[in-house]
Amino acid sequence: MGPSFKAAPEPLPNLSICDPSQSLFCSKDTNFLGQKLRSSLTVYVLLALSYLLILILFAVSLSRVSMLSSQLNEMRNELKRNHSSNDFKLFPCGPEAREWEYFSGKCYYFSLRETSWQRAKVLCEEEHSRLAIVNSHAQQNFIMYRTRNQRFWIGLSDENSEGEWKWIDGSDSTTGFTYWKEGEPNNSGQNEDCAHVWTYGEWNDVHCTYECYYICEKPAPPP
Ligand code: MAN
Ligand code: CA
Repeated sequence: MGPSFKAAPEPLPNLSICDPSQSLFCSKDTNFLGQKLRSSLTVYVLLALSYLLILILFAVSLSRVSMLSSQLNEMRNELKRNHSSNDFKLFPCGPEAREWEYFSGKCYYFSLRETSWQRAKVLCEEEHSRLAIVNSHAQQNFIMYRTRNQRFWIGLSDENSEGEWKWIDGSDSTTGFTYWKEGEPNNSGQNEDCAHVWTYGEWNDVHCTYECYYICEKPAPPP
């Protein structure tokens, strides 16, 4: 028997997918780096996915919020509409003009200050109204009840032509409704050209510089 020849042990197969004989950059270290990179990539992908999910959720909630807020706005407007129509039922002359009182399609203001007829005329005009014209029993009753025997100017005078009583809109009073106190108009002292309501709401002529309360009227605003 010759010297026994022991076959050299087979080299262990290279288990690494990285073959150092094939690549300069292949080593145990780079293999580790590759694995690390792959796991980091997974983390990045997962992160990107979560960002995307967050973005989608954000967009969805944003659209829900804007939908809800527009519904809320609609409800608020509806409430406002209901309120304002209720306000108009309670205050037909307008909720912002509660000192004006409604009667039969018109709004009346009974002043709290006394002044001359001319000044009263201007003050009514400044409020887009005019001194009251009384041409029906119903209107006279309303005014009479409200003035409670106090003197209030109405829009009636004969300052242009003595004895020709005209309403402030130019209409003739002598042919229409009148409510003069008995014995009036008497042009006492030859100087009484302006009319006011007095006790029981009856009319009297006095001098126009006399100072008393006044009544303005204007059409009621559309509901
Ligand atoms: C006062 C004035 C007059 C009125 C008489 C009535 O003098 O108010 O306008 O006619 O009273 O007695
Ligand atoms: Ca008089």
